[in-house]
Amino acid sequence: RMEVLPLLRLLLTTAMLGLSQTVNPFVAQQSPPDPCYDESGAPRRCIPEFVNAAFGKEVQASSTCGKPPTRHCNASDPRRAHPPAYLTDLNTASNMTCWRSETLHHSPQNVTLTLSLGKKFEVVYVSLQFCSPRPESTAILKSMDYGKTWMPYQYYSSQCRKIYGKPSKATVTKQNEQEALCTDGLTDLYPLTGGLIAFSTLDGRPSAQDFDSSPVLQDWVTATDIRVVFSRPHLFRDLGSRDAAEEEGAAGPTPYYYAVGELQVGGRCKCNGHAARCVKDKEQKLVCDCKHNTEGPECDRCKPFHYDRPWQRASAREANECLACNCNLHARRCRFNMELFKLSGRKSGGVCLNCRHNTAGRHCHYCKEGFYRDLSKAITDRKACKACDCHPVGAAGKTCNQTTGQCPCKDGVTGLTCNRCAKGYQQSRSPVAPCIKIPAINPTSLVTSTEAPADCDSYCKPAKGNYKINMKKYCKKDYVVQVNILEMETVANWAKFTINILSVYKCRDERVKRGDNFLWIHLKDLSCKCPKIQISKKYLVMGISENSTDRPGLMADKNSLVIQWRDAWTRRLRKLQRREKKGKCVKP
Ligand SMILES: [Ca+2]
Repeated sequence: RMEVLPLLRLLLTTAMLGLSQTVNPFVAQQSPPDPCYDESGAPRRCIPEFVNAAFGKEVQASSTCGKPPTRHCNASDPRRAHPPAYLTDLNTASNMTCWRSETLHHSPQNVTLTLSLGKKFEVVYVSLQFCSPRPESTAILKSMDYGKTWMPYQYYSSQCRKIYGKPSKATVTKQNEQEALCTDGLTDLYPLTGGLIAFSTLDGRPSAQDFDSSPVLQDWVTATDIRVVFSRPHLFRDLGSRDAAEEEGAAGPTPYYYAVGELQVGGRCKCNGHAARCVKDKEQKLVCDCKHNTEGPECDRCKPFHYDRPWQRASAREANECLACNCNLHARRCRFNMELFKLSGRKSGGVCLNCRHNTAGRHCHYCKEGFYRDLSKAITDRKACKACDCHPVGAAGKTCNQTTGQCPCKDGVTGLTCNRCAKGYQQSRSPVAPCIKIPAINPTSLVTSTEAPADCDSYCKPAKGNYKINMKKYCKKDYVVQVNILEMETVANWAKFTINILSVYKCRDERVKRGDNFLWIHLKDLSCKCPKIQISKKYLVMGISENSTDRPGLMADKNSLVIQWRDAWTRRLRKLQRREKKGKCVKP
């Protein structure tokens, strides 16, 4: 039991040294390196120094002697007063100043000492040094909410079960680390003066070795107020005959009092690893000097705009500093979104609010509707987003592509702002269709102008002049039709002509019937003018069938016969048709 004393002396010394340092005004002026950051400026855990949190603080005592004055105590005479202030004053070894209760005549009669620490502390020990004999039963309580609610911290009694309903020998397991224990140690009557009660909050609690990762114990050591309740005194007349005293109970009034020379609460200002010291704020309230983008009396939340990940206590390994939202300098506020945080692999959950400078998005990282990205400027630039400049007539809307700035153009209109007609279109007076198709285009010249192969001469011989239509040619082909060319469009490398089949003179394929159909010619063939075709003209087309699902209709190539129609051919073609039906095409 006495081994505790040297330890406490050491702690006391530490506490005093620490305390004198915060009082010294010159230390602060020197601005020493910030312990919350390492040499490279990276955040690291920092904790306020270990202090006697009770030192100099006011203690409320439920009973104090000297009012009215007695032989030993006079509240109005400083030399003979024993006020509660003596519990937390600076003691010297030669002169121990003691608080003293009134002289009490009944037992049990609770006497309480209540100490408000002014903020949350992480308490390592609570100790009392007595000027009277130690009480027979004492309870230490703590509050975490500035005295609204209290919970037991530790009991001392020679009769734990009877006085506090607790076993006197109990061990703490991982399951009940927040449970107050009762011990019959430190309850002895002797020494009659100078006796000690010292409660170490973490002593014997399994997770104490791993305090960093034990929220239960972090909670257990946290206190804003400490209360000591002296429940029962030793009765001098019972010395050596305790059992008899129990039987008699409180029948015999034996005057007694409690006197304590020092109440200590050893611990650290609770700042969750985000402050190296506690300071007084404007209202003289003790608060943490928060770093790592945290704030609050215990650095228990993230500063505004630092909500990219949830607040966390710092550990020895990780500073867990609060991170600023990434808003590309376009927002001043943001909020945290847990879903996004989880989706990002627990990296980033900040969502910017009220993106300015015409930006939008979670990080204000793209341009809002009606604006597009000026790629010559960084996204963080105030002018990164330019207003869409869509032509009032040519564009189908005012909203351009947010990345490219391309406005939605009406049919036949082109350009970033839809300010000109597309190729093959010409300006009209209609605001509904400002550009209309140029009629009667010569597809051959169109194709030639866009694609001009140099090797046409070796590729094919353009059809020139008249063609003789004989039986031999007629028999070789799969189909022979008279068509009217209506219009043309290009599909990939093909010219797709819409045609009207006027007459069918031969067909091996049932698809070839009179009426609208398509005629496909490869652009390469067309550009070499084999065959040569013009819109709105009639042709005789003799070709080979090719089944293609991509290109339904007829197909003609450089080997097909495509000849401008002459009415004189009708009779001859009918003749060939009749001969074919008689089997003249089949060679024996
Ligand atoms: Ca004292």
